[in-house]
Amino acid sequence: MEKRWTQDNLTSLQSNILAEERNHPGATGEFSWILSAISLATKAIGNKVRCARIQDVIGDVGEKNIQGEVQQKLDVIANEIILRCLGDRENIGILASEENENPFLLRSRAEGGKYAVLFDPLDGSSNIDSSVGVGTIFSVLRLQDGGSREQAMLQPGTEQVAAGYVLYGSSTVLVLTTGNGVDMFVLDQSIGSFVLVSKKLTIPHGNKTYSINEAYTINFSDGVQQYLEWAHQNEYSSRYIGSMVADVHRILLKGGVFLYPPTTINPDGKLRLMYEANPMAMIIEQAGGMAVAEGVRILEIKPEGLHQRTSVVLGSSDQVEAVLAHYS
Ligand code: FDP
Repeated sequence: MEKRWTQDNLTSLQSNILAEERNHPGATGEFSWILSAISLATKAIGNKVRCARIQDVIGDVGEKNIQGEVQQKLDVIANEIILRCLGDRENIGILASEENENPFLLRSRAEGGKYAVLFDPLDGSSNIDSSVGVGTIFSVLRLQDGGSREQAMLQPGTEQVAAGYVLYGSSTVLVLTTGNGVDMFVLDQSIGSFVLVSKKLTIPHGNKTYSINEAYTINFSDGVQQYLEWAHQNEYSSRYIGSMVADVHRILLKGGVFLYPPTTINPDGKLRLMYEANPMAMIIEQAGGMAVAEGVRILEIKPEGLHQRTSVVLGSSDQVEAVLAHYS
């Protein structure tokens, strides 16, 4: 090969997906069309996040979402951006947001609506005011024939065809799985593209770090309390950002375990199965880790409602097993 004059990373999200599709003879390219909309939306959201206090995007809007949580302006802005960017992609039949009670039914299967995209537009939004990392989480399902369209979405996480998140942190990072390992991209602001920085990420083992809101300890089950006591006696360290995307991203890269167990206020757990737990569980499993809820594999939970909550224990398999060893 001739001498190269540039060392720039030029493998974009788009070119990586197209290359992967070439390995699947039946691929139609439709899927890359969805991911390009997600890429566009998250660049626009990231731009708004980075304009906090410069533009009027901070503070709450004085209304509660379907989860009963006070909506932040950036929650509403991020939701709107995703709905606008994904809404006109012809192969998306349904868009479902953690922020909206009902999903948006865009196209029937007969009209070409093959996929449902579920998303948490801005996770960790209670951290926005203090410039702590927040993120967007997404999950893609193939819509099944028959039944109501909402019913068609109530599939276990094992059926996800893709899942990912974008972390708006010190850099903007996109982590994606299409069921064939986990790839990581970083937004190169200078060219406006997510470029591939790691392929087939594997979650490290042996990191004695847990991530949990320990202030709720007296509300946790005996098993979780015993685990925490055991961890205190065994030289564990604690890291809790309070933004699931940021906490999970750290664990994906460095290992450890993230827990959000049932509490008195949230007896079923706080996190949403379809919008948060399932996509994160798919990523963690694809990277060689484990994701469970009260001893059950999260991806096998049969959802009963779109906004269903679940408890979560996920991370390196050795660290998840150390937690499970304390459940009776
Ligand atoms: P937030 O309420 O700030 O949006 O599910 C939302 C979430 O953040 C997660 O990102 C985070 O892990 C968790 O809730 C934090 O909950 P606690 O404040 O109860 O620890």
